[in-house]
Amino acid sequence: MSKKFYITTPIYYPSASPHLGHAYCTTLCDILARSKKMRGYETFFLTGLDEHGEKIQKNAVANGVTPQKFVDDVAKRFLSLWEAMKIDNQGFIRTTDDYHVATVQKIFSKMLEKGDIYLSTYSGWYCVHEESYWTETQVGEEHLCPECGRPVEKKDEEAYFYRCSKYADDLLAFYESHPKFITPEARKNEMVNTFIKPGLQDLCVTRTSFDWGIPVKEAKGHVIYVWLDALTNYITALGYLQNDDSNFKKFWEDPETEIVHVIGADITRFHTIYWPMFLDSLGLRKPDRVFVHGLMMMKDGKMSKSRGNAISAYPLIERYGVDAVRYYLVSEIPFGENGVFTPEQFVMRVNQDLANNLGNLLNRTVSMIGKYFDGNIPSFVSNVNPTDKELEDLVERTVSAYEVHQDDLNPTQATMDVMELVSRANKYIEETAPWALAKDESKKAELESVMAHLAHVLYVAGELLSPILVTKSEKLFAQLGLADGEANYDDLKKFGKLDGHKVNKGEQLFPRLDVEAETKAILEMMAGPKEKTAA
Ligand code: ME8
Repeated sequence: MSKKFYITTPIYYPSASPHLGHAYCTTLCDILARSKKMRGYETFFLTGLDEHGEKIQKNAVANGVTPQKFVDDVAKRFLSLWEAMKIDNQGFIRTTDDYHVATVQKIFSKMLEKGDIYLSTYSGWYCVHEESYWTETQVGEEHLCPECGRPVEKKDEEAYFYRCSKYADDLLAFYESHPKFITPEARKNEMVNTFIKPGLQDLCVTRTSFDWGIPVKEAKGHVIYVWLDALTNYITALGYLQNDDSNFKKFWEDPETEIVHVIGADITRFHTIYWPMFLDSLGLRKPDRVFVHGLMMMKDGKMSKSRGNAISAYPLIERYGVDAVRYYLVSEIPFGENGVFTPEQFVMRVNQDLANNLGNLLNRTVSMIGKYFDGNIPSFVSNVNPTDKELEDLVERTVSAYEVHQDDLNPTQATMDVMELVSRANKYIEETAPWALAKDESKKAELESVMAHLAHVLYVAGELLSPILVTKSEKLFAQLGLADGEANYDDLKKFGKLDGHKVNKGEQLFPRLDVEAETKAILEMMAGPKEKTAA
């Protein structure tokens, strides 16, 4: 039975066009999913949109359209971005989809029947932007939202509540027995100390003050709280409580499936406190990991739709190609940390890693095999040159470490290791000086070995980077004379795989960028048009 992997992004609010921050999270998940798939896992990658709630309704009004029309328009923009980014997702859920709406209503009824949800009155401080109620202490004397700093409003409403108190102890015990459930570790401590230990208040799970949400079947005028609606997407998208629930059985219920939610820090509380409780209530297993990634910032702070300082991925893709953008996103910011987008760093990454390191190794290798062996990759022999064995060991170590890092949700380190291997191979060229070997017929064996080693390193790098370089890895393989689909993850440690292949000199994978001109071009993209939102 093959191993299984289920990975999700947050479902984004379609309140305005997606920016590079959304592309960041979705691309990193795509890379993780593709790398598992490459290693033989059966994979389901889900992303989607969180389309209900007061904020969306207000944005629609500000734009003079119905909420449905508003989200339909924005959804198209998300879908085209995922297409442009070459996102290979198996599911795309919109919370206005009929199956989701019907299932959330069933989930609500189940929780109500079980007594986990009860009717009462809510009186509290509400932040429209965060869609959250806060306590007197949390909003302080100034009555500001502790999350976003905006003014909050006092609200009273008849509402249904979720009995959090019932599950709080179980949750702490679950954290203890599953130390990797929330990572990075600091996030877990924050949840425990700031929210759970001081005492969890029951969560208000319905609203009556607006109607853009899933109606509560049991009570007219109530809509289900956007977070109860949104979090359950992770199971409704798999067919939970629906006629065809084969994906749910395979990717959720099967204990062999690894379930990973990737989220930004701002929504940790919902995913690590409320979501596990909702699952408890439904008698379902919890995810294995909630991984909190960092934010892509701009020099003036967090990139966000409402701040209007967001850069879109499109112009970058148009000018530099999707592979360069995907590579930048995975390599520039260690997954789990915050990072700042700057044009200078973007250009530097592409130049140093892709043009000078990888591209250069490919050019030199293919040219030399062309020149010295008429394009035929010589048969692989070990231990001819002093550092042959070292390079082979590094190939093996890189493949093994790649798996460890990917499994540990550290695609940045996995990528850096591959680049180290490529650098080592460039250095191996300097050490072995093939141009000198070529002048001496008695050194033919050495020259053959150098070329065979270089070709193999390129094969390994091409395959390990293929979840990132989704179009260029094929071009790299073609230059090594591999047919479509001939590259195979299981062969990476099989030295000699390329014996007898004939290289094809192709165009440069990544042309070197002019730093000054391209920095200027990206700055111009960043000054692009801003959108109108109510937030
Ligand atoms: O919170 N850098 O939706 P949202 C990196 N609908 N990632 C960023 C980012 C940035 N500057 N800005 C946003 C919601 N993100 C809810 C989620 S899930 C059941 C419901 C990413 O549109 C990051 O992953 O505000 C963050 O958690 C997510 O987008 C929030 O998107």
